[in-house]
Parts: sequence; structure tokens; C-alpha cells
Amino acid sequence: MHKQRQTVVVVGLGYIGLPTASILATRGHTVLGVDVNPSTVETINSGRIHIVEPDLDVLVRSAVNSGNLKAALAPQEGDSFIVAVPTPFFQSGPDQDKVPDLSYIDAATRSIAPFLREGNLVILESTSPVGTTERIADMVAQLRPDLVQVGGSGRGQLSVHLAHCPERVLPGHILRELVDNDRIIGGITKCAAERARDLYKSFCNGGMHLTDARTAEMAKLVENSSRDVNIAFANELSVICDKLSINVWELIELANRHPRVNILQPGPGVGGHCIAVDPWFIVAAAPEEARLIRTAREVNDAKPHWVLERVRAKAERFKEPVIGCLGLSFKANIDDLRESPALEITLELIRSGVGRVMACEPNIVPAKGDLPLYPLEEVLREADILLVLVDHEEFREVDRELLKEKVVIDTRGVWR
Ligand code: SAJ
Repeated sequence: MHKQRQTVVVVGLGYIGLPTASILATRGHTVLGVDVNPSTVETINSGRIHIVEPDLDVLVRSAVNSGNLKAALAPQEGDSFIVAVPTPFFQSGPDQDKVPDLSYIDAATRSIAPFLREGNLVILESTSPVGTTERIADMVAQLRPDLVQVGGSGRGQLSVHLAHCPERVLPGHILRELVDNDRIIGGITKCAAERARDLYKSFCNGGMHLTDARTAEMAKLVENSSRDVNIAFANELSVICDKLSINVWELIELANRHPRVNILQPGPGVGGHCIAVDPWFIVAAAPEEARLIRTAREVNDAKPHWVLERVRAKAERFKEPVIGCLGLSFKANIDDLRESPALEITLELIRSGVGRVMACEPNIVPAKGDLPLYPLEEVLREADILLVLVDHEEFREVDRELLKEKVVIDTRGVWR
């Protein structure tokens, strides 16, 4: 029987690893958080955070103050290990297809391998292509042959338990969703899944759904692909409606009055590290079969270019256009710029010299040398064209009187 209070090593202290490590620590586990970035480690050990997420600062401070959470550059021995590192993609092959980059997972596996003991639990939380948990098992078996037990059948079995438990929290609501969301737990063995479930039960109130590792891996990819396909539908509608002079926001609101219709919201494109990435893992695994999933990605990836064309067309009316870009993050009320279409559009406007660009991002403190950021009031005063790229609260509250003389391109329907 495993211990209720464990020593847990969490590898990767980003948007998933840090909240998970902190909540485990506040539930009485002894947690070592590991990150390759020395400044991240230092920040966390001083009880502060390096990312923006509501209430995370309070949680991390209390976890560090309790003495249960420490950050370090390298792992140590423990009872359980949670891997929460990025899984980006890179372009490869003659068609420049997007294929998953497992180098962070491989590096994390290599870093924990020397510290593994018989009976340990290793959980992969990073969103991963199907087969990654098995790949970790193979790597551990290679790096630590002493952990492979040869059974009666002559086949080797790892004496470390491995499971995939994909994170499913929504940035901006991570702490609530970490506790309330159901979890899918896929074990390489049934025992591994049960062990992982027992650990998650110490902080998660949601249902625990046990399966095998491959199904859990695919479930996570499918969840995000489903959202991507639905957003692509909304984005395609917005382009069609523009052509037909129909207000897409009103249209969607009306269509959604149907009891079985639930259309999502169009935007300038799909950003973030998850929805714009994960569907490619399915496409890479089944390129011939994943036709709808690939097309949805292409529709969403094309949306920033469509927005840029609209801005260029409007800018032509001005001799020296000033373009106010409202929002840079990939979605509302966060600071996360990963795969952000808003940032992509803003940088392209600057690069192509369409006009003078004034970017405003209320969630980011401007650093010297970076893209210059302007206060909202200044942008509202000086810009000829106001391009809404993110539906931040601050923008919703803008006095509509201030927009009267402006050309407005509202990709989020904030001022509809
Ligand atoms: N978006 C739209 N229209 C919409 C909804 C979203 O354009 O109607 C855009 C957003 O602006 C953003 C992108 O899509 O650019 C993604 O945002 P999101 O809020 O849909 O999702 P993420 O990336 O913040 O988090 C997703 C979540 N997955 C699902 O909802 C299925 C979350 O639960 C996952 O944990 C997360 O991906 C992840 O880490 O995989």
C-alpha cells in the first residue's frame, strides 16, 4: 500500500506544473518542483511566480511558506514523478508537415531516470502523441535495466508504474479547474492507473476515469481537436458573413437559440499552446484519414491573414494611418503570448509598414527593447484604425463615444 502523503517530483514549472506542484504541497505532500530555468527556480523559491494566472501567486506563496514546496534545477528521489513539460511541434518533411517535438519529454525522462526506485509512479501530464507513455517506458527500461523484472513468461516488466493523465485546465481558470475537472487516467497497467488516481484524489474533486495510456493520450488530442473544428466553423462563418454583409455575431446569437445548435465565437485566429498544436499530432499520426481536422487547422491558421488584408484595405484610405492593436495575448484576460494570432497580426503590421502601429496589452508590463506598448487611453485618442484582437475586460468597458470618429475592425465582437 502506498503512502497517503508522498514525496512528489514535478518536472516542468509552467502553467500546468506549477499549479499542480503547489496544490499537492498545500494538501500535505512534500513536493520538489524542477525546472531548467534558474530564474524560474529562484522566483518560486522566494514565494513569487513568473506567469500570470489568477490566484496562483497566493497558492504558490502558501505552498512555499508551508515548507512543502521547493524548486530546484535537478530532480531527486521521490515516491511519484509528474512530467509537465511542453510538447511543441516542428515542421518537417517535403510538405513541411507539423510533427510533434518530444525532445522536452525525452529530456525530462532522462533527468528523472537516475532517481527512479522500484515501485515509483511516473505520470505524464504533457499533451502527447499516442504512444508517448509507452515510449517513456521503453526509455526508462533502456536507461535503467535494473528496473526491469523478468516474469514467468520471460518478458521483461518495468517495476516502475507509468500512467498518462492529461491536463485539461483552462488558462485563466486553472486553479478552479484543477480541483473540479474530471480526469482521464490511462495506465500502462491497471495498477499504474489506480496509483495515479489515488494521488490525484488528494486534491481533485472531479470524477476519475481509468483507461489505458493510448486512449488517454488520444482523448486529450480529440478534446482540443473538437474545439478547433468548432472554432473553425465560426471563423469560416465570419468570413462568409463579411462577404454577404451580415453581422456574424447577431447571426450566431440567433442560430444558437436553436436547442441543438451551439456555435462558438469567431476571432482573429486560434492561439495558445494547445488547440493550435494538438490537432497536428492526430494529423501526423493519420495524415490520410484526418481530413476534417487538418482543414480546420488550415481555416484557423488562415484567419490572421484575412484580418491583415482587411486592415490593409482600410489603411489605404489614410495618408499616414495610425493603427491601434488592442490585445496581444492569445485570449482574454491573460498574459500568454504563445501562438497568439493577435501578436502575429501586430508584428506583421509593423513589419510590412502598413502604418504606425500602437499596441496595447494591459496584461503585460512592457520591457525595454520589446515591442513598445501604449496605454489604452493614448491608443483610443491617437489611432485612426482600432483593431480589436483580444476581448480583454478593459476593452469591453471602453466608452463607445470615443469610437465615433474611428475605423473599427472588431475581430472579437467586443463592441458589436
Ligand atoms: N477561441 C475562439 N473562439 C471561441 C473559443 C476560443 O476564437 O469560441 C480561441 C481563443 O481566443 C484562443 C484559442 O481559441 O485563441 C484557444 O482558447 P480556448 O479558451 O478555447 O482554449 P485554451 O487553449 O486556453 O485551453 C484549451 C482547453 N481545451 C478545451 O477547451 C477542449 C483546456 O481545457 C485545455 O486544458 C487546454 O487547451 C490544454 O492545455 O490543452
